[in-house]
Amino acid sequence: MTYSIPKDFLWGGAVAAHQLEGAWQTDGKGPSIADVMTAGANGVPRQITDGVKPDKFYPNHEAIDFYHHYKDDIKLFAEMGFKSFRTSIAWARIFPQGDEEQPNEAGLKFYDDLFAECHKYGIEPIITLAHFEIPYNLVKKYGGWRDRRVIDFFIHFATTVFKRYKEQVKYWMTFNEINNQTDYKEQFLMATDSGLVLEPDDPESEALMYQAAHYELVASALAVKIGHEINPEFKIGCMLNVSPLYPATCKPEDTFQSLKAMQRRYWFGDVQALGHYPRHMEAFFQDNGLRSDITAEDRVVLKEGTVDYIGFSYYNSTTIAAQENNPEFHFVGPEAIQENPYLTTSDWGWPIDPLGLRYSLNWLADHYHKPLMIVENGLGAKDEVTAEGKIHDDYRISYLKAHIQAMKDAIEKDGVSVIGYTPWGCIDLVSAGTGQMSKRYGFIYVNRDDEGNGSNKRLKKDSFYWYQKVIATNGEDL
Ligand code: P53
Repeated sequence: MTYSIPKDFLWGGAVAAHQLEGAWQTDGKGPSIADVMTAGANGVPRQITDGVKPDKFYPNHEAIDFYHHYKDDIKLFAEMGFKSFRTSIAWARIFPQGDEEQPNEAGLKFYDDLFAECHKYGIEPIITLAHFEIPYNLVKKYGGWRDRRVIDFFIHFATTVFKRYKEQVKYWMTFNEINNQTDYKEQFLMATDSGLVLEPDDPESEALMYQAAHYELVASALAVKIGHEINPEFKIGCMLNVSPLYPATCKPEDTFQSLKAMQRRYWFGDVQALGHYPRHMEAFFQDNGLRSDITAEDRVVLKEGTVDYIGFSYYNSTTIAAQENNPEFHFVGPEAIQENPYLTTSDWGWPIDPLGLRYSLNWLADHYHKPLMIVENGLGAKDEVTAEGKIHDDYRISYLKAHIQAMKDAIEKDGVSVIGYTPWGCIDLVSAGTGQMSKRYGFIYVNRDDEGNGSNKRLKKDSFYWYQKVIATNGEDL
């Protein structure tokens, strides 16, 4: 056992189909929930419209047109030395309506070609099955994941792609940031995670969230089981959004609130990694009359389908305080969030906390005793292109440098097992939260603005050369 970054470490980058592919109706693709989301702005939420409206702008429809640029883009990833590339399969390319029997061959073919292109350069694809892109028909016809039948549709999709890409893809994840919906009053998070389109004050939203999440967890566990039958070499992970919740002060109530909030936000990981609901959740359901449809068969499936590794995103920590009107320390939303005076923030108000990544790695290792993969991390920032076509993104380099150092500390000093690091939006793409292009994460700049204008030309930022060096030295030279 060595306490250093492994030789075969999966350095790479991460994206999601709906945020970069574009070509939303090409080769038979059906619309997904992402295709009915308008562009928001910093602090302005995206709207979810009832179908596609002709007078609205939907940034994901064209995105950065990766669908037609993927060969050149993967060549650039290879030039940076990527060992891995995390993307998702757009469910609605394979099953345009979500509930049909026969898959769309043209959609399957696109991913054959994409994965072949990765392997040409020795890049290992890491594939998310559901990344905020449930077919829109499943939202309209079944109400999204509130309906148990969606498990079958998802499993049909998962089985189809597991079989098709059995030889091309080894690393999979089931549901992206499955725990975002903890914030059940946030329309966007409910829609993206579960295809639940609700009014913010819907009195049923909490119950619906627990029901939808349960069906997703069952679907996730079934997918793990089936995937391992199709290819025992598959490594199938979960994917959690990890933002450790710090207490605002050492007041016992704040500290206890932060602990309860951690339980409420991360129990999804317990189910996926350990195979059962933690007792605190069972007690919470009972205490609050939340009676989901959870069968004895479901519980067996959950036990049999535990994940091989823990994939997670880390952008920031969150600091919260106890609320006087909440004596039982139930889940608290944005109202409980406090400014952390020890941290600076990004232009979008996200705290910057590299030590929080080391904290998260330790916490996950302690809870789940499974290998960890950091499948998203990064800084969304505005970039300027100089007259010479350069992008001097030293702010991004310093964010990533500090976070990679924190990961190294966790590996070397804390003995945490980490198998990969795929920073988010390795090429600029459409922001999930805001729909903006100007919230950029990439090593590669894409000429496109928030209104959808631009040449789509790609440019290498300073961080491109920096990350190339990081990978070449296996993280030695930051
Ligand atoms: P954007 C909310 C909170 C944390 C991460 O986010 C989130 C979200 C949803 O916006 O999403 C993840 O683009 C997600 C990616 C997303 C990325 O973080 O809002 O897995 O799809 O783009 C960054 O800046």
